[in-house]
Amino acid sequence: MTLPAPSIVALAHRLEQAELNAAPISMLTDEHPEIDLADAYAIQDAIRDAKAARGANVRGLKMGLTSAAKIRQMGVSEPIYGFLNADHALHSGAEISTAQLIHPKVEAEIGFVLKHPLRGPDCQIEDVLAATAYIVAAVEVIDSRYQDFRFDARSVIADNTSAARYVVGERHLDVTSLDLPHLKISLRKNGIVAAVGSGADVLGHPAASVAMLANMLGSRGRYIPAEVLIMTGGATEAVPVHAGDCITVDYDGLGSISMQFT
Ligand code: 0L1
Ligand code: MG
Repeated sequence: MTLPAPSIVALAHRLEQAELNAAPISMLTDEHPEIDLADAYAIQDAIRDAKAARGANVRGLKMGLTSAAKIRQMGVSEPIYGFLNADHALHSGAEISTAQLIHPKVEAEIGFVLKHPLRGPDCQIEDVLAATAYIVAAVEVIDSRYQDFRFDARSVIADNTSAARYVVGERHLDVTSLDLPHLKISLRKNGIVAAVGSGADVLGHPAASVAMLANMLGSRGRYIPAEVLIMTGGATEAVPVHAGDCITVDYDGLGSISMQFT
């Protein structure tokens, strides 16, 4: 860690105000090039604590930068993680106001909910599948608080990995019936296919993303609790959306999710 505690709290406040006012800021490392990964996660934690103090509790966890292309592009050695707030959860068919967002994008994901906690190190795909209560189709709305979606890995970790909203579909309890790596996903914007992907686009297998999260948390003395939603990372590229756009995502064997941006 390089930053003193008051700076961590001040930078968390700056980022959260940017989110709440939908007013972008320049990336934190422009002003504080000394920020390291531990500082970045400490700023993210301070945002989570500030939200919890106002009654906006954590409902889940998310992995970001899980595609090989994004990892290369950002120059990171591993994916990153963040949290999902209960008051940002939406159901299929939701209307999402762009007035509360800066420059939203949508990406299709696969979500897991566990029946018992998972703790790293050495967590593997098989451990995740054995611990899974159900799987859901999910769409993440990401919205960087940084001008022009421009950031480096440390800045985006501090910004809670651009988490903004998430839309969740129906529960699928029969996990073993799903061929998750080969599960195809198609995202349409206003009826036209804008992005396609598959479960394998998430670290080769979306359960590998959950295992990696357990291992990353384990290295910080944390774990994945039971019954929280885990968003495993984009299986499609992130597609920009504007007021008036209708997004529909079809998942082989997991149904569909739609949302209308207003
Ligand atoms: O959920 C994600 O993969 C986003 C990670 C942060 C990078 C971005 O905003 O594109
Ligand atoms: Mg995501």
